Amino acid sequence: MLIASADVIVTSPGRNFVTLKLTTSDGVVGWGDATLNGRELSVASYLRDHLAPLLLGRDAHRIEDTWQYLYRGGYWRRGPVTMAAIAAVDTALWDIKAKVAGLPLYQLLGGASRERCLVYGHASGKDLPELFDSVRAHLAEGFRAVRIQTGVPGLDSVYGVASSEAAAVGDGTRYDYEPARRSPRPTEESWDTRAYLRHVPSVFEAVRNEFGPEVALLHDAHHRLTPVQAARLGRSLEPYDLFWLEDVTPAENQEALRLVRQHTTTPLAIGEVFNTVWDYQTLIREQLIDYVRSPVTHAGGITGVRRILDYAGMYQVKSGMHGPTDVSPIGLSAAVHLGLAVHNFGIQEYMVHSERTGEVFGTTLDFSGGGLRPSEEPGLGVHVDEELAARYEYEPAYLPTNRLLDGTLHDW
Ligand code: CS2
Ligand code: MG
Repeated sequence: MLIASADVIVTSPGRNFVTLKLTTSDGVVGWGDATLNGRELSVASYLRDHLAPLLLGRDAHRIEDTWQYLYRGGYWRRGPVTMAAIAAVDTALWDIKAKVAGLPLYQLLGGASRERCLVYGHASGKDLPELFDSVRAHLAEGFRAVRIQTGVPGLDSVYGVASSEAAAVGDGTRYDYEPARRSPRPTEESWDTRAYLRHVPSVFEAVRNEFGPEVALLHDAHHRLTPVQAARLGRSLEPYDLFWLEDVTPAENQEALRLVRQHTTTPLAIGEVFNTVWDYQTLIREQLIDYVRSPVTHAGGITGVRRILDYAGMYQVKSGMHGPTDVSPIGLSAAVHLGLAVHNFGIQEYMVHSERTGEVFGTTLDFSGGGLRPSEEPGLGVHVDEELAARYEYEPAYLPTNRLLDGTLHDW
């Protein structure tokens, strides 16, 4: 069974997505997600101009050899663009193999290790009343874990909080929060770490008082703190028993987490911007984190992320795969199939795509009991409306940049 065609689809139903469609000589189609928020065209070109010609005529069943061929054969290794492109090829080949086997993908990965994958949603609000409404809406929808993000007094807009009611969806308690705004240049936000550190503990105290001790609460510091500030935040949140505190400090310097770990028992999640196991080597080996965040879409596909999770499992580190709306429903479905099968599953991010996105990318995931489960349909269980996809042209969109109040550029 050979790869007969490799088509790259860039579509923008509400936000930009990059999708790879592989079709075999027998007519079997496999889908892969290669969406890299704000750099979509780089991955589309990597796939279309450099990988697609190499795939034609290859045996579609040789997934591992193709992964190694694209990883080692490209000479230039690692990085978000390369590993997103390889991820799309890998995911599409696994989709094909499972379809040919007549099995849902998770069955080829060892079968189910649990009934469903616990998920967390994005509760947010510029103030406590708005945040509480959002938490209530998520709990009413059946979420048992929610991420808590709010505004910070004195700052106009903050990561993770829909900046305007225009982003409100449905009854206004859910926001289609898309950080990559459509514009030829990134928007700019401002940041005040001291105001943030003063404010966040009071938010979690209020949420715990309002919603009790049971609901799993998560928070994303989004790479903005120094190690000692991260240590202070982790310690200040210990009374509120977080499920995890995410991206507390930029972790290219993996050793920075040693200082944080010494000062707090708040569980730590890192790695949505990491794309190979090498990015985690110290973090995992020294147990400096509790969850790895790389999604199938950004870390070399099923093959790449399963390798990371196997290494993490040796050190009791679990999965916490990134699942924002800028990972497509194809990437989410692949993550849920992998998450159902691996032993060291932790939690799956489930930001919930917009209806428009769902019209282009149909999935067969079931959300109930606070978790997601794939269907028994062979393969990934995803369906792409190519005709509808073609109607949504790419629009330039960039993630914001961020500056401290004195104008210094800071992590967004
Ligand atoms: C965030 C992401 O979901 C998360 O944890 O860090 O929403 C992130 O901001 C976006 O994926 C960036 O494109
Ligand atoms: Mg994050």
